[in-house]
Amino acid sequence: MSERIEDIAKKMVAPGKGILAADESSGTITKRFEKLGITSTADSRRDYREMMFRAPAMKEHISGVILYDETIRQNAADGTPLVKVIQDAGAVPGIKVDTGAKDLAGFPGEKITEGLDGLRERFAEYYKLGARFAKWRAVIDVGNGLPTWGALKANAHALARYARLAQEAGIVPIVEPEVIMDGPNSTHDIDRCYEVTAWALDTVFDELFEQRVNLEGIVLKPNMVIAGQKSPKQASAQEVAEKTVKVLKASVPGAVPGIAFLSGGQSDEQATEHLNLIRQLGPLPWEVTFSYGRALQAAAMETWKGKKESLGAGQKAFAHRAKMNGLAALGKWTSKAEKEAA
Ligand code: 5MM
Repeated sequence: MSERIEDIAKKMVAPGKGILAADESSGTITKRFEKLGITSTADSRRDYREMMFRAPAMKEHISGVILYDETIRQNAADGTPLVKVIQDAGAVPGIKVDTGAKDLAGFPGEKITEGLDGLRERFAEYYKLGARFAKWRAVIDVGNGLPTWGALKANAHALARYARLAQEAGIVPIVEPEVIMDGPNSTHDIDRCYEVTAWALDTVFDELFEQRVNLEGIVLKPNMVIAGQKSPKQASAQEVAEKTVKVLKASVPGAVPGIAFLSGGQSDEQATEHLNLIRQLGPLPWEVTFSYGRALQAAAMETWKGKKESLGAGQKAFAHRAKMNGLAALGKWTSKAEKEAA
């Protein structure tokens, strides 16, 4: 019997565990590899991801893995499908289904996420391949009169259409409206981020309602409320946590089972500390955890650097970050734990 989406969503936000966002498109991972002098081929991308999926830390701290189309079809070096490696580690395999953020016609400087055409058929195939959740990311830039209502509404509508199609296929949609902190403008302060995040979340939940999305069968993946990277006015970690919780409490219905944050360009330790402080502001109406890409993988990739002999060290670096974030998701991270385990 197929699992209910409500139960899959709960599993994705199980206490002390979080989601590994390993869904970089080939272009993005190639850029990251090249910075470290790693040659990007289908095999090297597979080896890198297999290193993480086989790390013992997966069982303890990772509830789900977001894959890219290439990866969900790949086998490990010994021929085992990567999807099975993930399932054997007790995690849920997921798939990024958007086809990227493109320039929105008529809205200079703003993007629209594409990928709705043929999505029902793609979901049917991804389900057969083992995916039980999906991800779609909308990109919302701040600054110089941005975002506009037209762009915000178009992105929220697309997110809702995607989410409803996912649920129809028995797949939990991760709904990711990202107010970016590292865009071309990014000089905004934390209060402007708060305003835009509130506006974006309210618009997204209106659209989810209109498209008849079952809120108990989604996971929300929002940004934290944080100043832009180029802002001269950076907020304290406590302020980030407080404003993040405030906006989420005001805009996210309690029916949503869980919130899994993106890291968005924060340093590894910042992303962990912020999550920890957010958790400590409980009790909260939903589970909160991480769905980090960069902040969970950066150290592992840098340690591995494409070398076979560094696989074990890469897994250790990944285990460390996964453990620190697992502790943060319980509100039990300390900078002492960070140093001791390093
Ligand atoms: C892993 O990166 C994802 C984007 O990949 P492409 O730009 O190649 O499509 C991204 O959506 C990611 O899943 C989320 O933004 C979270 O990652 P961060 O690094 O912000 O935690």
